[in-house]
Amino acid sequence: MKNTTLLFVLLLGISGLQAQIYVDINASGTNDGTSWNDAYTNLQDAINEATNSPGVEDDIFISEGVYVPTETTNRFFSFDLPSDVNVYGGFSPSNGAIDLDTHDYRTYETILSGDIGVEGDASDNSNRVVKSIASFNILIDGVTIREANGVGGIELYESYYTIKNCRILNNTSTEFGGGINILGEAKSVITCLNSVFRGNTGVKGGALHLDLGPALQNYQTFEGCVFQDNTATEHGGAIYLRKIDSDFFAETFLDLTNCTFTENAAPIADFVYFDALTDESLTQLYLRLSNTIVWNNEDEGTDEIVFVGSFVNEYYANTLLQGFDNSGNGGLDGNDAASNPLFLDPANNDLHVESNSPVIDEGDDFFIQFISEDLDGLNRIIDGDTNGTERVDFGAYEYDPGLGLNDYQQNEFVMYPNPSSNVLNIESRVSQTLQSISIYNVLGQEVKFIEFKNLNTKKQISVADIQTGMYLIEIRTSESATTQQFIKN
Ligand SMILES: [Ca+2]
Ligand SMILES: [Ca+2]
Ligand SMILES: [Ca+2]
Ligand SMILES: [Ca+2]
Repeated sequence: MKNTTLLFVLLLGISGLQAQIYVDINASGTNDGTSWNDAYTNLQDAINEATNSPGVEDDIFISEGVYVPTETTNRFFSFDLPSDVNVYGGFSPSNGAIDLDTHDYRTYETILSGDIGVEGDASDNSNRVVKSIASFNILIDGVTIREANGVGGIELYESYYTIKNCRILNNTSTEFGGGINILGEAKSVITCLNSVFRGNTGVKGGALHLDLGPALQNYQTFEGCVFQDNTATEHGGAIYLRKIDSDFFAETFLDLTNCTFTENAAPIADFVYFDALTDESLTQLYLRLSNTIVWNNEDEGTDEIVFVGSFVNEYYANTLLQGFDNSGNGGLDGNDAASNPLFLDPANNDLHVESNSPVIDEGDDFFIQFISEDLDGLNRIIDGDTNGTERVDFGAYEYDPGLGLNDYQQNEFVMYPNPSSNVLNIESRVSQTLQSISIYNVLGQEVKFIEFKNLNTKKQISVADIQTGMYLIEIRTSESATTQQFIKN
């Protein structure tokens, strides 16, 4: 009894501390994980520390860089995450991106890579990069997971994950799904927000393989995600979901909201393959699409969805699904060529839509549960057709006439993140060298001027020193000058 009390007091004491563990592949201090200076250089050390502190919620902060599960050639090693851990990427201690307010996964990419052994040779890569077994309350935020070969990028057994701001890229599975695998007919739950699945290859599920078991009710949620160029060699170019028979009343929901699916491919079902193993009236499966675009997958609307079993239920609200007419449910007629969402530049992975896209302001804000930003980190609900009413679009990106994505295309500049509190990246898309920029406030006063000495097509500037608010940024090159709106937050 006394020991139990002591343990409780100890745990209370520990959880009262900031359970923050730092990882920086370039750290040179004492490497005990206590600060950026003394950060672990090896992510496994941080995971071990989190594993050895049960009951304490640990935050693991990982600097930009590439982290592999092992320095050996053992393909069975992975980053095995325990319960109660938050893994954050996108930090850069040398650039001042040191906490959750300043981390920026778009600029400072934290990559968990399965490319062990011979670099660039996938045949000797880690079977999976991240794994959890019977683990709960896990968050991965702002991390890229790539180059697994064998099982797939992430493998979960009876685990509860939230994944946000992540990029799941170029993972391969020779048995299941390329990107994320929920395996073992177990009660796993995944909530995945504002993330990208691209270039993954699997057998059943190019991006996702969900093998779910008995659970009274479970929701597998994907909101604000892009699924592009994923391939399955058998079923489900993007998603494969299998639900085993159940002896009791059970409902499984696959909710896809504000997602964009394109260029996914499989011999059977380019978009999603839904398998309710046998007909069991007490087990119901639900596929619910809202504010979502499914367009230009392999067979262009003729091989999108395959259901096996009778007790599957479909709901399509405010959705563009190629080959299906959803105009009666607030959606678009996916048989009509005029419903083409007009992606800006899909060949270069740019799935923003053009200013005359039919998906602008066609969504229903009601369906958004978790996200307040789109995949760019910009406002999720914007009046895109300038009729005075703010309304969400279909797909993972919100069209903003104020920021003029088409202007970006015409002017050939991109600026991100926007809004930003710390740094702003400016990039020329046509290789014009940047000469200078001026930042003007709403009164037209110049608050900042930077002349670039080293002329380059890509620059990062600090905006930490200007007040919050709306600004105009004039970008000058030797050939042109253009003005963009910018919000400092
Ligand atoms: Ca390799
Ligand atoms: Ca196909
Ligand atoms: Ca809108
Ligand atoms: Ca509107």
